[in-house]
Amino acid sequence: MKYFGSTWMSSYQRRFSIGFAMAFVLGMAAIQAAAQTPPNIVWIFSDDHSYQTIGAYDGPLASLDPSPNIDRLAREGMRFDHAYVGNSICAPSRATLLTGKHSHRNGKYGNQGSFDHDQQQFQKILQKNGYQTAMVGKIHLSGKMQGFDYWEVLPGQGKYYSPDFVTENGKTTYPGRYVTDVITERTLNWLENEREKDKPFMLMVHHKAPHRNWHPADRHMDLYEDITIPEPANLFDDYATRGTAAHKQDMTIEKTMSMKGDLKIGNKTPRYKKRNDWFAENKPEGRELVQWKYQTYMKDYLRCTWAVDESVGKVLQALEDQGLLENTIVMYSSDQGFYMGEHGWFDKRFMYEESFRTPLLARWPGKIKPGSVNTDLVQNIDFAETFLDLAGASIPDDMQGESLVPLLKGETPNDWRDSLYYHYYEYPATHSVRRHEGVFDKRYKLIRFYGRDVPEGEEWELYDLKYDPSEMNNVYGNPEYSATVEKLKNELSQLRQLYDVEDGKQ
Ligand code: SGN
Ligand code: CA
Repeated sequence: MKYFGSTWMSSYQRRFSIGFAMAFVLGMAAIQAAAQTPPNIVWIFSDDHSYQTIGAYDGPLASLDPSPNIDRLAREGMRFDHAYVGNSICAPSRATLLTGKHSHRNGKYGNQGSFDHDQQQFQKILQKNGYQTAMVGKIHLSGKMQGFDYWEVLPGQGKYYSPDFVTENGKTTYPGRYVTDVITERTLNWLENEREKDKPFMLMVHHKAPHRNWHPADRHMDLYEDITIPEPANLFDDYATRGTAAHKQDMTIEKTMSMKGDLKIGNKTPRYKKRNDWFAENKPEGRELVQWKYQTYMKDYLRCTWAVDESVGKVLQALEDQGLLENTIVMYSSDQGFYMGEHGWFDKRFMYEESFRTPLLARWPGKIKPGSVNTDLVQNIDFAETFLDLAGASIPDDMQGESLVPLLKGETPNDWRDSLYYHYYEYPATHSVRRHEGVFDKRYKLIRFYGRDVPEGEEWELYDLKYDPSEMNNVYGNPEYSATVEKLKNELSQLRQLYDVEDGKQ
């Protein structure tokens, strides 16, 4: 039987059939084109958001249900359980995000000092590959951004209330507004009004929250009010087995966290009245005061992350409303982890797990299996290459990471890395964390503290995370681990070669 042009068809039937066939062919072509169109990338990045306070990570705080929208990314996408940074501090982490290089290769070692914007950055390459690029929020790299068609960023750390934003054309202030809300609003405005609808895009949404000193939006002040947040078992760590760095840091809840700036005692705004009244009446002391500080810190922090979570929900909703949810990969991460009272601390910087590790979640319909969990060692040097790979752009040889795209598709290469390099430089500086570098292979972590204010210029620590996941027991010097120490020292020197770490630099 002939289908087209046969004598038995009426001309109407013929036209209908041809029309149907054409529609079918065009429809298929549209589906194929959609499949081939490089995905949009929405990168949501917060400041100091710990994996411990993301419900999807299922830690001791998950029962508080602190992040329902962020959790959706894990439920419908992939959760990375071994995502780490190379230098656990803000500006260097962001420099690594943009360059795909460790600090010693992109020149940004600490928060102080300038960032060379003229250097290669992934977003410049994305632009050359037909992407529209946008960045809204905190970047913490002074000077004009390059490679973004649109950028609107906080100067320096930015402010929680009445924030200023800097653009190519100068400064705008948002009086009376809450920073997380403004970042969300500007993001949605870009999606709706500034986006070139015929181009794939890279949209970076960078929150200031939950950075110190944890100022929530007024509407969230009563959240968690009547709840007791579970304490970490090592809130009263005495650092018994550790070296100088852990003993001499300045980041404890007990001594460093300030009553006024951090805990808002004496703050006269109505927002903190209930807290101040309670404190004046009860005056906790000693161990009870530390516990009160912990509770208060955690509640303010979680109130800040709640607004970030709301923002993630709004961005997902806007993508859906604009028909973009299918061909967009949405990723969520933070510039590093953060101590939620573990070891008695807040802040970051150390290579111990809570600050070395960072959350990483990704939702990419049709490509990532919903609810999947990846346990490979990944690091923030990988992000730039991942973005380029997603866009189908070629990856420059001097970037130091690996694309995560195969991992997202559940196809980890057999030769995927089995150890990570870490190096923290910012000393002397606030919180007094000595310089250190180290290697981690998923089970063991070897750390070398060195330089100024480290006795004899060098101190080593070793942790066996299989038996000591909270890193309470430094086993460096224990003869049972001497072969491990030797192996890891060798691994460390190989990583130094691989990443071209210059001796004596900085
Ligand atoms: C400020 C904070 C520190 C924090 C650094 C770096 N003090 O100095 O606690 O470690 O920023 O943070 S504050 O009282 O001014 O908040 S980072 O995220 O930018 O690296
Ligand atoms: Ca930070």
